[in-house]
Amino acid sequence: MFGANEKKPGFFDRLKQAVASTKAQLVERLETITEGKTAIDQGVLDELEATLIMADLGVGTTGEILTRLKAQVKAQKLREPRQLRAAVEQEVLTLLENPGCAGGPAGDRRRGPGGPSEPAKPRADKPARGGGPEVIFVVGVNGVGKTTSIAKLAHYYLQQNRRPLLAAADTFRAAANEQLEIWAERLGIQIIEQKPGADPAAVLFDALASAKKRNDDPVIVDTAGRLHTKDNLMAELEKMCRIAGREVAGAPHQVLLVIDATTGQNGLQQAREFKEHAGTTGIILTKLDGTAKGGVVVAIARELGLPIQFVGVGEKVEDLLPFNPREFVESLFEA
Ligand SMILES: Nc1nc2c(ncn2[C@@H]2O[C@H](COP(=O)(O)OP(=O)(O)OP(=O)(O)O)[C@@H](O)[C@H]2O)c(=O)[nH]1
Ligand SMILES: [Mg+2]
Repeated sequence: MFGANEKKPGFFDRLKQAVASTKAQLVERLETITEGKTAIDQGVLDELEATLIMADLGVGTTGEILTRLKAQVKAQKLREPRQLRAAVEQEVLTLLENPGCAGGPAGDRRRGPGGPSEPAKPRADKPARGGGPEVIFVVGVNGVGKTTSIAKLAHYYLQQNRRPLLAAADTFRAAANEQLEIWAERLGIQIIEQKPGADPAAVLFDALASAKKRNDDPVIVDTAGRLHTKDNLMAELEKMCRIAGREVAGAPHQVLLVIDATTGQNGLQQAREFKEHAGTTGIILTKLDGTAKGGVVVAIARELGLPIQFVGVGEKVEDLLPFNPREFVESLFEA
C-alpha cells in the first residue's frame, strides 16, 4: 500500500519493474551477443536462438522468429548486428498482436491447437446491459494465483464503479471459501458460498440469482482446479457453463484461464486442456514479477490463439495490469 503522500508508480513503471528479470535475460543478452560483431552470421543467430529459448519463448516461437529474421538477412533488409534488437522487438510485437498466428509468413498462417477460434473481445470496460450481470469464470490449476487474481479483478471492476460479486464455486477444497471471504470482506463486496463439497453449479445458480436481484455486476466465479480428476473437473466446468447460459444470456461472457508465468512452458500444456474443454476466452498471466521467463507471454499468444487479458505483477490487489502488447514490448525493449 502507498501512503497518502507517496506517489504511486505509474502503470508503465510497474510493468517495467515486473519485467526487469525477463529484460535482463532477453534484451540485455541481445546486446551482449551483437557487441563487437560486424555481421549477423550463423554464430550470432545461434546465440540469439539460445537466448530466446532461455527467456521461455519456446522452441516453436523461437524457430518462427529465427526463420523470419534469416529471411530478412538474406534479403539484405537486415545487415547490421546493431539492428537485431529492433528486428526482434518487431517480431515479438507482431506475434503478440496476432494471437494464434502460428506458422510461417503469409499464406501459412493458421490458428493454434483447438481449431479456429476468434480471439475473445474482452468486455473488461463495458458494464453488462439489460439482461443481467456479466459472468466471468476464472479457471486454472491449483496454486497458479486464481484466488488472488479474482480479488484483483474485483478491485479492478470496483475502480470502474461496478459492483462485483464473488461466487465461491471451488467447493472441492475446504479452505478455498475462507480465502475468498477474506478478500470479499477487505474489498467490501458480496460473496455467495455454500458448504465445502456442495455442488458448484448450485453455488453459481445462487450467485446469479443474487446478482440479478441486487444488480451486482460482474459475477466473478472461482472454480476448482484439480487436474488429477481432470475428466470430472472439465465435466463440472461444462455443467457450470450450461447453468450460466440458461440463467443469463450469453454467459459465461469471459472464461479467464490463470497461468503462472514462473512455470514457463509447463503452463502452456495446462492451457491447452482448459482451452479445449472450458472454452477459455483469455488469459491472466500471474507472477510476471520476479521471473526471467516472461517470454512465455509470446509463446502463449502464438500457440494458444488466446489474448492475454491481464498480467499479475505482485501480491496486492492493485497488482493486476490490463495487458497491452505494445506496452509490454516497450517495457521490455525500451533502453
Ligand atoms: N509475486 C506474485 N505473487 C502472486 C501473484 N499472484 C498470486 N501470487 C501468490 O501466489 C500464491 C498462490 O496464490 P492463490 O491465489 O492462493 O492461488 P490459487 O490458484 O487460488 O491456489 P489454490 O486455491 O491453492 O489452488 C499466493 O501466495 C499469492 O500471493 C503475482 O502476480 N505475483
Ligand atoms: Mg484458490
